Amino acid sequence: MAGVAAQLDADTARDLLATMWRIRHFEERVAQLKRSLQVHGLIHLSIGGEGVAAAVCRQLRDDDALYSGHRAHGHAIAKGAPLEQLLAELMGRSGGLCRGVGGSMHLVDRRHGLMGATGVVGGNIPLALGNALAAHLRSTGQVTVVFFGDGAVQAGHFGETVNLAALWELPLILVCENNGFAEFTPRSAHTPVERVSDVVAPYGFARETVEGSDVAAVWEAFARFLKTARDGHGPLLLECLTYRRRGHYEGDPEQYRDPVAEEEWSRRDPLARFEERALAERWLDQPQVRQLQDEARDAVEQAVAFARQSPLPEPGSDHQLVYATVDGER
Ligand SMILES: Cc1ncc(C[n+]2csc(CCOP(=O)(O)OP(=O)(O)O)c2C)c(N)n1
Ligand SMILES: [Mg+2]
Repeated sequence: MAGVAAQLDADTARDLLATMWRIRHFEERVAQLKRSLQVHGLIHLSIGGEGVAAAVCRQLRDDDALYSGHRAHGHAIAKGAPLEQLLAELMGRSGGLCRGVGGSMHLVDRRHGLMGATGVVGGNIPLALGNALAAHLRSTGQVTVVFFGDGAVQAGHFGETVNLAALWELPLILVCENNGFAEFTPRSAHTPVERVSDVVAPYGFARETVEGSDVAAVWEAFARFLKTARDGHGPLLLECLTYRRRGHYEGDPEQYRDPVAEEEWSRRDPLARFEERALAERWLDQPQVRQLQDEARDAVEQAVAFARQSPLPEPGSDHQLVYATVDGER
């Protein structure tokens, strides 16, 4: 996104809300398509966490690098991946971002700086470190952002990455979406450290914990961090406290769900909260909000139409794409 405002204004608010509605409608549609077996593979939705994707990614340039994990749709959409190609990828069609052979957890869109999503929890973190080192050595001014969950922090290479990034002062922003769960395991059952931002305390770099459903708070904190990283200093860690409104994966029986927490978090929905703020600040009025919702819904339906008419990959073509997806210019 070019010409990003440090302070929220009407244009930024419109863009953030549009992005969040695109993610929400896209993922609700994906849930339906998964139930009717038109979307394939394991699907992890980010409904309830759209504000973090929007507030972080909309501040980045196309040439800033983004690494995502298994819950990647929102990040891809906010970074600029076309809905058509994204949905075609989830539906295994040749018009998909990775020609239909990657699926939900293997999204790449180099034109928009989406360097890859991965199903290997935490596997993206050292990859982002390598990219940040390359940017530093080449003095490109490029910032690298990596999204990961609270569960990924327990992977050994999180510690290795943080150590080297801090030692070499790399322009890397670590964004943890802490939803309090790793699959079905609450955070308190796998670590005594409540806040991820405290895990990196000894390294001495800037770290902050914000309420992920408060889009303005995420925007403001990330804007400060981005400026520091853009000036060539880093690393930095932003922890966003979120809640996933859906199961860990589509089809999860969700027997571990706490109905009290569910009710509390439904009141903290990032879309409802930000809409309320945008109306109160007079950044937008009610008809404009409705228009954004309608436009998002239409864009998703267009993506469905595109993906449905896109042919399946040619049988036997998959082995030709093992390296081409990474090095090619798609
Ligand atoms: C290396 C590795 N270990 C285990 C898994 C199985 N797994 C998939 S998602 C997940 C939980 C990840 O939790 P978190 O990082 O907090 O992300 P969230 O799903 O909460 O967004 C696990 C353990 C995996 N995919 N990769
Ligand atoms: Mg988690």
